[in-house]
Amino acid sequence: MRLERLTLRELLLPLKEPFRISSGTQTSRRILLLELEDADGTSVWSECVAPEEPNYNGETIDTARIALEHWVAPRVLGRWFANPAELFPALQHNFRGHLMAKAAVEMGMWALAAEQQGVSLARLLGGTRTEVEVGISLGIQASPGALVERSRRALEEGYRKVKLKIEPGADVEYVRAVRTELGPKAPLMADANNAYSLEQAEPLLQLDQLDLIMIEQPLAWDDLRQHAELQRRLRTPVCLDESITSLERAREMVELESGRVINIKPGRVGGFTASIAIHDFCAAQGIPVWCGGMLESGVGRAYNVALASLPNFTKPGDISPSSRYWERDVVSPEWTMQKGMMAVPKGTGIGVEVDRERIEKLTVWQKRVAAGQRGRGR
Ligand code: OSB
Ligand code: MG
Repeated sequence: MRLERLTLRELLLPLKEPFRISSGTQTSRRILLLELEDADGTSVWSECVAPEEPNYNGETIDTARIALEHWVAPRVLGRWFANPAELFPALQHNFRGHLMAKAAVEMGMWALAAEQQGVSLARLLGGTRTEVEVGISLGIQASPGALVERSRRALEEGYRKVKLKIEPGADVEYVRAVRTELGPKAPLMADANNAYSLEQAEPLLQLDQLDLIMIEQPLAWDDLRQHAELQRRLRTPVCLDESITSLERAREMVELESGRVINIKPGRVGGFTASIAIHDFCAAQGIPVWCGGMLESGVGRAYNVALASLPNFTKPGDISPSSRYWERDVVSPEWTMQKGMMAVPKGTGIGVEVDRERIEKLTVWQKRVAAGQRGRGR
């Protein structure tokens, strides 16, 4: 396979409801879409999930744009790859970081291979599920009562897991209210996005009494050691998100016992090759994984759904339907949920069509890079 042209474009999509997490609030999403074309005119869309602010892993949509244009694209355009598994090593060689930028092209190349072979992306990745379990990630609300009502609605809609964002001051009282009002069986978890420290772990020890499925990334975004110390004090499983940036980090998590579950976001680890390696390693270790989200448009969601169809994705993902985020998505059909499940598309490639006309209308800027054009750093 050979990538001939790459088009980057940014869209702005307003979120239906503000999404507040401990590290910041979003009311709309700047979305970076990529279009990848081979020499035969086969083309696919992919999405770079980097957020607007450097409050997740250090990348942003603007750093990703630079990385894609100057370093990722020149390494891939015009070069022959026997299969998409060759992309990740080629992108990692003497090229540190920028994993979300790399992932956008790496995953696009998997979709391109799926198109070329006439199979679904899920099938190419080794997916075995025909549908995946759906969870919802709820932002921090104005009051415990507001969180109870939002959570109640989510359970009524059929979500199989409700993830409550927490931060100091909006934690024990909030989560306890939800547990009390919605009952002992409600499938609840919490995600702190690094808002706590070992020294101020008291709220986490109290959350430990609330029968949460897991507590996600309570401590520093790049930490494993202190999470191990915390996990020793908690019966609730710690789930790592930010800290797991590679297979090596997943191995260290198991060695140090820093956590018992991994949230895999393919963008965070550099794409599908690394995601599958982490998935396979965790399966062998008896560590459950589930697919996280980064408020993707319907394009990025297609990639998450395909990944979540692998066998060891045994907990509901943060893969909510289009209507949870947007008045109208950029793909058709939109992503929908039936009884808390989302169907894995069977069609060729990512399995949804991109509404090109709508995307043109929403585009803020675009840039086309072709084989033969040289970037920097090559
Ligand atoms: O920590 O999982 C997170 C969104 C942005 C940054 C970090 C996180 C999230 C989510 C969103 O939880 C989940 C979704 O896409 O629905
Ligand atoms: Mg998280």
